[in-house]
Amino acid sequence: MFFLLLLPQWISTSETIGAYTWGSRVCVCVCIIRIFLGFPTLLFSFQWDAITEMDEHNRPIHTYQVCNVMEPNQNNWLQTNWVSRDAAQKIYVEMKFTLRDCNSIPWVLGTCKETFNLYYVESDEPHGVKFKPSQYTKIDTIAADESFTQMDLGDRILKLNTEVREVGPINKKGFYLAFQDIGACIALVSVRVYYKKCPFTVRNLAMFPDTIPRVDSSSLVEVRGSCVKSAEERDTPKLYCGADGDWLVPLGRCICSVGYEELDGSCHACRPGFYKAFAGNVKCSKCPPHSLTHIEATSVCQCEKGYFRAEKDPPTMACTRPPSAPRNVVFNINETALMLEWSPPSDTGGRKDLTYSVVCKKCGSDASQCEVCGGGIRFVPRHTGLTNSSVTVLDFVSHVNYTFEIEATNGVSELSFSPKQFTAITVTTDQDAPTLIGMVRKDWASQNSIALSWQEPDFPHGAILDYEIKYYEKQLSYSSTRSKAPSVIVTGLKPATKYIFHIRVRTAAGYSGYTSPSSLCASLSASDMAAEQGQILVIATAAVGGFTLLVILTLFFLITVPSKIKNLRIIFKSLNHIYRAKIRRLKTYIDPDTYEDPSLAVHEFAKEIDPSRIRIERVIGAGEFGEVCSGRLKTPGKREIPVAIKTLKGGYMDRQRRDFLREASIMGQFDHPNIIRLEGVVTKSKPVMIVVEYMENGSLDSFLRKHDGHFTVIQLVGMLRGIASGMKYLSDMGYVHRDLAARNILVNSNLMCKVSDFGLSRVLEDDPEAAYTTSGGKIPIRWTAPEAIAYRKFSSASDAWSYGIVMWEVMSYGERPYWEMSNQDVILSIEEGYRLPAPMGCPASLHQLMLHCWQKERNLRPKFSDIVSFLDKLIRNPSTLHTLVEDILVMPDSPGEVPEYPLFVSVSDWLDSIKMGQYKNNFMAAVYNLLSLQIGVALIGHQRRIVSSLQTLRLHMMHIQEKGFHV
Ligand code: ACK
Repeated sequence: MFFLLLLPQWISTSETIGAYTWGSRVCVCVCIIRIFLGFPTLLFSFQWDAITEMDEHNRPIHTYQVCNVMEPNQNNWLQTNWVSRDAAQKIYVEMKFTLRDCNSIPWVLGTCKETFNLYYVESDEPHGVKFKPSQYTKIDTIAADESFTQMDLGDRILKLNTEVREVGPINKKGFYLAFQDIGACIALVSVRVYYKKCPFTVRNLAMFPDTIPRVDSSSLVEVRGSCVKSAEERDTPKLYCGADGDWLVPLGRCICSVGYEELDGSCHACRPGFYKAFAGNVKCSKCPPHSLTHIEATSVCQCEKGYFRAEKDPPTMACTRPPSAPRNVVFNINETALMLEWSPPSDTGGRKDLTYSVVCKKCGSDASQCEVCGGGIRFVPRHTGLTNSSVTVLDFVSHVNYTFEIEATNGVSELSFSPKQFTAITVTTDQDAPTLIGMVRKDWASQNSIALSWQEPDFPHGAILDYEIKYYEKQLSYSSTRSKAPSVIVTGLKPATKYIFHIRVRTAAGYSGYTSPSSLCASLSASDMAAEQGQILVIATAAVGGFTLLVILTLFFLITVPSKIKNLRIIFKSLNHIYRAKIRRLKTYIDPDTYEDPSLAVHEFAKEIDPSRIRIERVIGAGEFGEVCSGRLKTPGKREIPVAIKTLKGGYMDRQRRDFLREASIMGQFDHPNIIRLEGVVTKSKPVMIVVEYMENGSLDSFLRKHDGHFTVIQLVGMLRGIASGMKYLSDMGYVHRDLAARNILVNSNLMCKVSDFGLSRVLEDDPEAAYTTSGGKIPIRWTAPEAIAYRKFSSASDAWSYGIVMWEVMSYGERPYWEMSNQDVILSIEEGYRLPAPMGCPASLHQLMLHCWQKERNLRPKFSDIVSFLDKLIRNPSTLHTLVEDILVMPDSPGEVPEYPLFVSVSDWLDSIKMGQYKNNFMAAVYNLLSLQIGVALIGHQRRIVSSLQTLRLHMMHIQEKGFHV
């Protein structure tokens, strides 16, 4: 029989073995080796015909066809040439073929088949023309999803099937593939053989080489990165290579060395005029003021001429210069002391470390004949290193001309060779300073000002130049003003605030001393005074009135109390009732440890069951304290119900019994459909038992692993909603679970999820996931919020973090959070901002909720009530679950960041959000075509496979875009 096959997708035989790269959201690179049938190197073909057709564009297409459906016992083989394994451990074989529907060949009686077999054999080298089917291992029987009929042929409809199979590990250097036909009508159009790898990448300035993933799809390869040129390691840079060729979990980093800055993933030298003094991923900075550099990669800029950097100045500081000379030097002299005062220099040189030094010289009539004063004279506090702009000179000699040179210095004065800048003042010691002024008087005051006057000094010893008035509220800072007359009006004062005033007089001989402090107050205005007096009157009247009322009331009660006391009791009683009703509605959890005798707590919250009512049927698991069994509980007048029975094994200590029963004391306080229900306890006989409702599907993690891909997203969201509702109830009760994880959720036959495993710290002691932390306690690191790991800050917000992890476990069908990364790496990566990526097929809205739960700042995490209402909205509006993370993921700018994507409710929203709204119509048409292909694909597992192929399509598009084609 001869079939004319229309195969427009035939791949040209002129292609040889080649490779190309695909990008992806996490930079997946998939290296593909292609081999094609129809090569002259094909070694063995028995009964398969190499047929070359022309497609509708008149291009040759090559196929291998076989169709011996009329004769029974067919065994037709087609073998590829030897394919080098290259670096691959696991290979993927993608076959495209068409297959004829047996029912559409009416005259064939029972011999026609609709499958063929795929085989392989490993070998270190090609073994010539020999072909022994017995050496081959079967990979799989390949069936067509779609077969064509005679009618399709007539209509020239192509029904091309694509199937992919994995083979591995491959240990030898290469392999052959073989296709066995046992009586089908097939045309093999193309075969692609490829393997996956995590490609060379640069993350956090560290380079990671091409890495081949492990054959075992659940384990990751840890790869250490090496820093790019001009960078140095900060924390050991690491990445994990996942099974699909994805790089995951960037840890550690390199940083650009001094003189280099980061740009597009590498370190570039700072341009002339810029510098970087410290290693780190900061940009080069412009040279600080008064510094420059003419070369690249500068770590410290050089100071301009005349400017300097002191030894301890950081390279980021501007270059500075010595200060100018102090200004306005004045003196004030009496018989024993000479006080010098000055103003700071106009130019401090750009520094704050200003000090002053004073040099004393005695000069004759000729100013050039000066000599240093010598040891007799004293300076208080000292003559160098003065931080205040004044000094007192003692022990000077009368009738001498002293010249004082006052110099300002700063941290770079020593480095400058330019001559010192100073201001000199000459003082003749026979000139007397004025004496103190007379008494200070307050003439008047308003709300913000005060008028003062005083007597002139008795002995001014010369003409009075002016008066200085210094005043302050607190001694830390003061204001001053001057007046030529012996009076002043000081304005700008705070009302009703005390100020201290000092006044001194100045003559040509200097200042007098200050007057002793006068404490004065700017007074209130007349209207304020009146208002204040009014207030006082009101208060006084109220006090008198209130006191009178109190006396009258007391007398009234003393007389009438016996008759009223009954009514008062009634009022108190009803108040108490209302209060208690309110309390009951806001039921809170009571920690059993607050009971002095914990066995009292058990009986307060749990019913004692007579063991004769319990029938144990079988052991279903092992708990920390003993076996967990399933069985039946009979309650008089009610139907027998299935129960799970936790037992306390014999030979226990008192503490173990207490810990065992603590769980019952806690569980017994709860009453919610999503919290495991306590039926009762057996404590009065042995074995001690806790009896709880039976959950047919056991714990959630193993249940999901057993049923990977079996549920719809809505079913998964329903489970999550149940858990959130249970947790909302617990948090409303004030109970913090601390060990919320899929292993501690139980599932019943209706897929209802219930929170279990209570018992505070004991839970953590029992949990095999719990590890000791540096702060001492045992904590299930992967499920626990950072603040709870770091300083045991457990709260409903830390439970919300754990809830996010449970969401991830559910959406990934029981995958281990953070795979097999070490606990230490998990802590580190969380600290660095890494968050678990969305599991395959996870709606974007759910991953966003997870990220929300994993916010570092615990107050920003959602409350369980928010989570429940969010999930309710999703359930009510399932179209919001159609947008998958892989459809919309935007690569973060810098590695390690959580990828960002907006929350979309529809494809058209999505297109709008990326400003591509004009393609809505084309896109909807394409989606319609795609969906029509998916009719009947109900299983999540199959959907996930389709989604991943859609992702591949997206990667192809990215590849096309990279190559510069326009979409
Ligand atoms: O994953 P599983 O089947 O579910 O194995 C464990 C085992 O007992 C030890 O804890 C199962 N288990 C615990 N409580 C219940 C329950 N109330 N109903 C059914 N199975 C339970 C759990």
